[in-house]
Amino acid sequence: MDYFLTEEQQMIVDVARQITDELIIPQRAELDEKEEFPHEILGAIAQADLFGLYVPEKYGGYGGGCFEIVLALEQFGRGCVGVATSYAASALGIYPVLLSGSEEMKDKYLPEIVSGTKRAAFALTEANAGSDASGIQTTAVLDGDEWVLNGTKQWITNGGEAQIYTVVAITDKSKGARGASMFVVEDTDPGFSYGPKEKKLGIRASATRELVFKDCRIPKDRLVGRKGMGFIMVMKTLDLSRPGIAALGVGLGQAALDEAVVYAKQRVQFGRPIISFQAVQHMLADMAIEVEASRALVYNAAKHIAAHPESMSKASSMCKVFATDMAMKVATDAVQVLAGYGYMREYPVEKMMRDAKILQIYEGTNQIQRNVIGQELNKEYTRNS
Ligand code: COS
Repeated sequence: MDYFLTEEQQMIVDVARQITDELIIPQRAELDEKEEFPHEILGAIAQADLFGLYVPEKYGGYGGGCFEIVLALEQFGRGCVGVATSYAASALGIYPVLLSGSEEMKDKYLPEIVSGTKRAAFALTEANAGSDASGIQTTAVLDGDEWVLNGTKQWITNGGEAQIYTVVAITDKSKGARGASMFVVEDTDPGFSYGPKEKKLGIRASATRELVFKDCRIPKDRLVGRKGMGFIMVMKTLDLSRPGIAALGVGLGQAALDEAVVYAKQRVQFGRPIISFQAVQHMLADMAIEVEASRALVYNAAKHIAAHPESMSKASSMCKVFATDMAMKVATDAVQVLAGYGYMREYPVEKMMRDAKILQIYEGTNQIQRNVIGQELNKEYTRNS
């Protein structure tokens, strides 16, 4: 379907598609097998100027927003969600600076992200704070001109591969959600170290590690925005970022559909290609409808968010749920269409099925997204009644 992209938006799609076809797809099986971080591919993405899509021009970026990064992520997700996650996590990690950082902080960090010389990561999750994000226990205490951080963050995407970390820590335990603050920690800061790389079911090209802060001292001015606003920043950051995860779902769903159709056309059983059987046709038709419906919702949600940053939550959570549940279903159906071959590593659909699962979990489980949507509906209908 035609989404009437501008010439510039079409160019983003074309460049991201070329990187996906020429670099990501040929390497994805090996990166997955070896659990290898995609340094070379991220370098190519940087060279193609795609790291600054959402960054204002005055910091060297392209000056786009949520929709532009969604377009790139859909293409990268079509190739490999592991590689795409490594790219997306850098945006997630720098969004707090973009949304709430001082001018000095933006001048320092955004150009490094745009050029691809540095990557970012977002550190919220802890062993006892997953869905319950306000349950974090990492602390930050002001000591003279420095903040001192103590605690451990878990399952941090780009952990060990990023140089800039936005870290949420408690600065006043008595204030609940208003007692958390956001900080920038650099990889070279004293008292900061990593746990070993996690072994995962899918997205194995991406790096996931613990971050350990043991009397980690950082300068006072690394506080992002105001003290006590950390949890609100987390919520806004995730609102802005979740359409990107939805876009990965669209890309993965499209890739799984493509594989299933190509296979069904050439696989002959009972003397004819299996695509001629209605049972298979109906599966493919449903997959195609679901991918296209997801794309339409994700594009619209991303455009809404770019135009109305004051009301991101519902659109963001709706597209995240819909497109990632779709990705899981479509990838599972693609494995079913390829059947025995689909289950083998020789074909890419088993990896797509493994990769799809995380989309329903990270950046807020799809159950949490439904809570957010429900709460937003409650507020809307209270306002309108
Ligand atoms: N934008 C701005 N502010 C928001 C917000 C949003 N989207 N959502 C909540 N807030 C504010 C609330 O208004 C409230 O502010 P006040 O202190 O002024 O009242 C504060 O944040 C706390 O909100 P709430 O009480 O709703 O927080 P809960 O502890 O109930 O948590 C959920 C809400 C479950 C939605 C939140 O914890 C969440 O998103 N969890 C999932 C975390 C996640 O995605 N983890 C993945 C790891 S990152 S890869």
